[in-house]
Amino acid sequence: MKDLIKRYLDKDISRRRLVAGLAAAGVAPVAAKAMAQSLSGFVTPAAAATTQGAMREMTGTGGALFVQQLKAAGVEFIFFNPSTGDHPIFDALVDEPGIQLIKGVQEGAVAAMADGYARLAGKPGVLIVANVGLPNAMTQMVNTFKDRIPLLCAVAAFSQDRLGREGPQDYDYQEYMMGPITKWRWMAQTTAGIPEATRRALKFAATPPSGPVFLSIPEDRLHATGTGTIMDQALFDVPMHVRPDKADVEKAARMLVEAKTPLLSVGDEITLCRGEKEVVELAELLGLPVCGQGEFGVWSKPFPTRNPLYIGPALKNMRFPGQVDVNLNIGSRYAEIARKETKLISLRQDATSLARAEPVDLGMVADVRLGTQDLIDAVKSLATAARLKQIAEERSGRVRDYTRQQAEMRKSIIAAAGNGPEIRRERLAVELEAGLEKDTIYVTDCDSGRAMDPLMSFGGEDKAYISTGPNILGWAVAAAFGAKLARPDKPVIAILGDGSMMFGGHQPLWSHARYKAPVTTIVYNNRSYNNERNRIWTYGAGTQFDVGRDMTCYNGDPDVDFAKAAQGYGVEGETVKEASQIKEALARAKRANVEGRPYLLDILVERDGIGAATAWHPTYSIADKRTRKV
Ligand SMILES: Cc1ncc(C[n+]2csc(CCOP(=O)(O)OP(=O)(O)O)c2C)c(N)n1
Ligand SMILES: [Mg+2]
Repeated sequence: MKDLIKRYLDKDISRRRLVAGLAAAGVAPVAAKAMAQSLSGFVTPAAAATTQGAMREMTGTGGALFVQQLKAAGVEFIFFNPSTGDHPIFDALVDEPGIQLIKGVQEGAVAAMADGYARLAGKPGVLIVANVGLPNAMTQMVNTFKDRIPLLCAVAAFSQDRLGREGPQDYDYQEYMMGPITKWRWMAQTTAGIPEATRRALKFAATPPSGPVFLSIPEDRLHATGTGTIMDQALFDVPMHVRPDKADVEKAARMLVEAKTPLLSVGDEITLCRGEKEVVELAELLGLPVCGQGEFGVWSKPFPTRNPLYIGPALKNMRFPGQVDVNLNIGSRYAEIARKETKLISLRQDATSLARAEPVDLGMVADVRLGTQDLIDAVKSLATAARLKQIAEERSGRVRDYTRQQAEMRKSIIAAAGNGPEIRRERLAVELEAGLEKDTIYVTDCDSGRAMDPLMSFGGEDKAYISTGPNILGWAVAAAFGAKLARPDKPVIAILGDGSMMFGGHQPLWSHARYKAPVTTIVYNNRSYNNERNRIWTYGAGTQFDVGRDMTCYNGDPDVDFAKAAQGYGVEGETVKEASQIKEALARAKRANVEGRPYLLDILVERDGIGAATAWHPTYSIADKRTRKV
């Protein structure tokens, strides 16, 4: 079959003979025609140059075969940290100007840079790390896996003849170790087969629901020379432009039109399917209150937070709109919550996750953008425009009243925070709203990175919000680098707590400096795991609370100077100690970015919440324990 396609691309045979040949090889006639159709673009005279690259034999090292297949997949960047064994890949890159290497100095940073890139680029990030460094990458790849971000992680494994002998750096079954956090994992079996294994890996990564994949290539297969076939990755695309069942869509539309107190929940699959505009259109068409995108497990904000229909995060007991009779969930894993007297409709991209934990009355699997479009059409066909307008106005009137009250409340919260010298989250939120450009890509880690969220505006024409669902810290500074790489013409900031900064914020600064990434990193520095302590003391309210002792969360001893640390990595930085300094500091950061330089602001914010005043922490001095002063 491969030969047949090659001959067609080389114009040796006609399209009719290709279809006949495919049918003879057992391909169903409809599929054969579709294949011929998808290949036809490569044999038109205008695409003659592409024909060369669509499918070609190549002889080279395993490393060169790997690189050329990546190139045929449109890979522009490889994020890496090297090992001795993977040098054939980097040897091959010496003469390959089409792919830019991006070095990270710790594998967690490498993975999070590739992840941030993939979230913005909408195509797989590719990373290569040492097999011994793989566990470092795994931490961040849990974010990637849970959030369904396409990624290819490759390592050079031990040579075949050394595998499994418990060599000093060998551990058996790396692929198995990656099992629970990847969609697919594989060891390349031959040198000639490396391109095919790479294509398959990228196909699995990119096919919705997307996710990370793992490919190990034994050193000997990377070094050896083989002849393989490089193919355009587009020939393996599975677009998944899936539309929901028509009858289900009509049923859902009717339920939504007839509902008394409907609610629309939104989630990250809208971002993945680029369906933001359609979801706003549906909400406005039906006057639906919209909730979601603030709670645990969420990494983006697809619905504009300042749209008057947006009522905020989903809460257990929603004061507004009260008892919901029909809940439409578009694209959220966490909004599938069974409630008495609520009919739950869930439109989801990921069939494995739909109705996984909670019962769903009407489930629909689709590309959620296309599914929303179908819902819009179905709603419009159910009632006249005038009738729909009437329904929407009646519903949205109540929602608007509620969100107006919320806006007033936000204003009073800000006003009550006052204009004192200490830096409160409310004040920082105001300064960021005023100081950041409207189209900023706002990259955050929990908890402190999100502290200002409720007071700020995201989505639609406003700032784009990118975070992680599972909140594995140490992601944001690296991910912001990846975001800037994907969108060099957008302002990008990383915003995260002191705790998160120390989990993984320093190493990516090295890459910010080396690759001149004009990104501003903002450390919300309360010198503690402040929200952890608040949670422990509030929900736990156990012995630590009783005796007023914070056994685990105080970070202020030693009190890290993040600005100085940044300078050590070649990134300009400054410490902001008073609220009145924030505006100027943001302006300096912006100027540095405009001039092409990364910048860091270490903002000393107040610790808030219960137990915030205490700096008590368990101390211990090894120096004092010595009997010999060495
Ligand atoms: C890699 C990782 N380790 C541990 C945790 C558990 N954890 C959740 S929040 C938090 C503290 C974060 O501190 P900081 O970034 O300073 O934010 P703050 O709590 O002060 O708002 C920790 C340790 C985590 N989420 N990720
Ligand atoms: Mg903190």
